[in-house]
Amino acid sequence: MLRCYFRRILLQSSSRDQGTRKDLLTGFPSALLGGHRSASSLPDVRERTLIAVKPDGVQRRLVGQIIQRFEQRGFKLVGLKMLQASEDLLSQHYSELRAKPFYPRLLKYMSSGPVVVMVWEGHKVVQTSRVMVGHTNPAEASAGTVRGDFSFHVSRNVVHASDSLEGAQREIQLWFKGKELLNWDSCDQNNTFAV
Ligand code: DAT
Ligand code: MG
Repeated sequence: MLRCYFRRILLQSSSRDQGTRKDLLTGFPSALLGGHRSASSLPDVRERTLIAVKPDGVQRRLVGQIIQRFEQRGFKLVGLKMLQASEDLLSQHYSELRAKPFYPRLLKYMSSGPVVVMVWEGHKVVQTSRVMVGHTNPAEASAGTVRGDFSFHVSRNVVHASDSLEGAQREIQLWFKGKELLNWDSCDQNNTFAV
């Protein structure tokens, strides 16, 4: 009931100007407005992270298995697309690694073929997905992780996962437009968490 009420407000406000929308939402606890506030103020279960299947993962037909792992863990897919990333986009994505010796090779490789980029949502999804993805160097990644199960060399480690809440917010904004992310209620949510 409460959820329907908020959705009605958000739908009504989407056709109005930003100022009016802000007025409508003023006074409501930000915890009830997940998906419409910055990541830092999202309620716990609306935490989001960016996961990308890299060109090696796409070439090796691993997209389905990687999506399945996140689905079966109970996380919710709220954004998904396939694209061939430009070096410009990748240089922003990997800006912290600019000084590393492998950086030029990394950019060349990451732009060499299609990637599948996703946004997943759920309780502690940033931390949990890093565990699911495994150590950066597959030689040190545990069996049962994506990198530990599907790769053996750091230059071809199959998948990307944001490493912090701030990083996730930055990367999601870099790869996705707001309207490409969907807020939807999953019918199993009473069975994946309780508040
Ligand atoms: P992660 O992808 O686990 O967040 P990172 O952000 O340190 O790791 O590095 C980004 C990617 O750069 C990584 O997934 C693979 C590549 N990379 C990292 N270290 C490397 C190295 N020593 N040689 C080649 N590629 C490397
Ligand atoms: Mg990283």
